[in-house]
Amino acid sequence: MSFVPALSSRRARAVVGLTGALVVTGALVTVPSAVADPTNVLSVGAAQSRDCAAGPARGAGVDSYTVTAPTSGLVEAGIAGSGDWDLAVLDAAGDVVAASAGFGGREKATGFVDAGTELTVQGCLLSGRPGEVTVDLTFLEILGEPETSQLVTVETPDRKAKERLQALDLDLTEHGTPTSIDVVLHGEADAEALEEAGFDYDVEIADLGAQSAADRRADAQFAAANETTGLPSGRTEYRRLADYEAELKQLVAANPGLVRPITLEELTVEGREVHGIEITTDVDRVHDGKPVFLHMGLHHAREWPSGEHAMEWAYELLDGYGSDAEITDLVEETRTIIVPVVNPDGFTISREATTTDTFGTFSYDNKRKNCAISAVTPAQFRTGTCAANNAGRYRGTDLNRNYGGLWGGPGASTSWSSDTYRGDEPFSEPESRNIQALVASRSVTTLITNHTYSNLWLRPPGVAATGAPLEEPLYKALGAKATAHNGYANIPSYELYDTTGGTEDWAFWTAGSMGFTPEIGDENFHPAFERAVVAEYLGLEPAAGAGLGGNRAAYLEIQRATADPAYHSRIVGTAPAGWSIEVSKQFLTSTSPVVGRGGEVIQFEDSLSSRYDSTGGRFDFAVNPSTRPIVAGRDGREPTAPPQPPATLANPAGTPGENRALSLSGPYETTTFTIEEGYDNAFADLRFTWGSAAVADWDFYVFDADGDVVGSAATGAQPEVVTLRDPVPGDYTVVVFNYAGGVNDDWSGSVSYRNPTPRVVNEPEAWTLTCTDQRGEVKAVRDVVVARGETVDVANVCAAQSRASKAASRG
Ligand code: 0X9
Ligand code: ZN
Repeated sequence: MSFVPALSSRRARAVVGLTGALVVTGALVTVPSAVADPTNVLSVGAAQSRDCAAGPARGAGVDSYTVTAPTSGLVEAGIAGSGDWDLAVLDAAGDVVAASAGFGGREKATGFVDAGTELTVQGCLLSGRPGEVTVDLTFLEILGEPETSQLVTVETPDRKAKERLQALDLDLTEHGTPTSIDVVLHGEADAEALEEAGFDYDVEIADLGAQSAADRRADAQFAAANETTGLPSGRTEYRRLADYEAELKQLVAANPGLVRPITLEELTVEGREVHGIEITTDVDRVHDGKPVFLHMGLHHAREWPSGEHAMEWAYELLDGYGSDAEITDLVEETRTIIVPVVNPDGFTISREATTTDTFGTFSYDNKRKNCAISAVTPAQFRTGTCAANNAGRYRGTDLNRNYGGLWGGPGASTSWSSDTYRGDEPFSEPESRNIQALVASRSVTTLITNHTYSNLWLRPPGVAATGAPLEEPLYKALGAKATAHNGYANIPSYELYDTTGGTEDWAFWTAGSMGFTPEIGDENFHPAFERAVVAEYLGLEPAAGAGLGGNRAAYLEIQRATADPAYHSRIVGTAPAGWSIEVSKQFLTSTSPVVGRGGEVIQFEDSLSSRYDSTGGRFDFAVNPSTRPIVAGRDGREPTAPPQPPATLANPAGTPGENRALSLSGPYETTTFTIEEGYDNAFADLRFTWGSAAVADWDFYVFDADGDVVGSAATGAQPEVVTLRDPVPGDYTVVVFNYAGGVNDDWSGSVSYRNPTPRVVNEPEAWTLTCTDQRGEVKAVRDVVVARGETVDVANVCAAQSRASKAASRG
């Protein structure tokens, strides 16, 4: 009761706040380029390989024209040519204002400029047939009122308070303690929402814009002072989108047979391609049966170090191949797919915004989401581009809330402008569908999805209610191997607070990929490069992994696990050359009970498949377990003793006065209970009721003998219930606050105990194994049940099954 009004008023405020900002500042001004203008056409007579964003270029394969920026704000240049075209918008000094360097001819360069800037639009044809492309050039004026964003630590003494904070739809970070969460406040309205809801907070960074500017100055100094770094690439500063693209291209060109380009299935919301590379020996033999490690960055636009880490891992493998014995073996035995920028639309806005930090209200530096316009977005926020629209950075879906498995539950917002907006439907976004399609088709046995920040190494489940997977001990142990090198906390994601729709939840529970979400660093989303990338990656001061090997050593553990048959399943046998073995399954994946839709569980069609192309003779095909972890069962244990008998909690005489600050310095009363040795109390349930729910609102906080809050109930509804999991024997104190109530509505309470939940092991599921010949004709079909760590020998499966099916057709 006490907190529900805050939720609804905040929701309204989010939208009103956005409208308000623009009533004051006016609308976006579009200055469309004249498409008919002949200067918009770039024409080259020959192709030549080059880095188009390196600066003004001349000669073969290059054409350019100049234009003056008519407004301050966004500049966006796009082409759709055939062959490999790259694009750069340069200022008079030759510096890149916007650039794009994808594998093909579809490019979109986004940047920010000041009015009057002389710009050169430069196109380069790297390969393919000479010819023309038309540049679609757009300028959009952004009129925003600067507002100050700050990073604060909010006091959340317990899980309930964390949930209450989540309900405010503020920009929560993953940085927290058992009693606090760090939150980004984007302007005054956010601060007011926090204060209105009665939260106490300390300011960590008073002006994030100023902090970011200082970090970028430090970055510039670092880059100027250092020609190279100890990073595998030697990189000295954060990459921009075109840097990632150009480097991927260079790695392909420089490593024939070892690196191949991949472009994910779907274009982003803004029409960009999403690129990656695959690394292994004989790389073009895609269906070679090797276990696959998928390493990703930048689901979240502002988390720049996450893409850097993924990219450095590519260099690490390529540097080590042929020079380091272990890496040489691992490159040979595994296939690594690196997708450094899952969300290029969002990333390029965040990354480019820092160069002109004048759009405070829009705070593009801190953009998190993709560029989707939700079906529920009001009309006034639907126009313009992602980098210049009335909702600014609030446009978009949180890609790490959009994965379909368990989608739509707690910790994901239903409000389109929220930073954790879940999207209109499970997998409604092309960027999350891209990763779904990749994982579902490529035997991704291990997975890293990098994020920032908080020095965490997270594994499923993201939401406590899911329960621990059967494989929890193996999963936890693999996490521990990694965190021995980076000093991060090795915990399930839900431990700080619940979230649903995350990448590794779908990838693990559905596809069986053992994935982790590293939350890199401990400072901010993209602090100085030297600390957030160089120190974290290499394990140097001031990183938590200083001297322990750092993230490079942590990733090496995952690469080793990829090669290790203990972490995947194997199907072995023989098959004729040119024939293919495929494992597949179709099923329905369930969301969470969907918040805001009456708790309805949506089921959607989902499928997994993976292929092995035989070169003749024996094969060894690495796949994921045939049983999806979501159906396999749950971890648990048998009770070792009965639970303790229940007891009544004594209510002291009298009634404490109202205390809305829920503060120990205000009025409260206490009651105590003791958990005794000799019982197996996996759960202690405290239950409180009172006379008239319409009048009273009692809140309860449970402290252990050390004075730490271990549980609470403060929803305002009856009964209030606190459940302690595996509570240690000892004395406990319940602090009771009278949030709103009176003498006639005094509370009564009890504590009861439960044994642990035993391990649940369900019936296994099978893969459907299909053998096809060179012409694609199906020669055999059979079921294969295989667990993680197990090898199943299907012998000469194609021949044996064809006999079996002949026999079946005769019978
Ligand atoms: O919120 C997220 O998507 C991730 N954190 S971040 O700060 N990089 O945005 C973490 C997701 C999983 N975390 C929890 N279930 N708490
Ligand atoms: Zn993130």
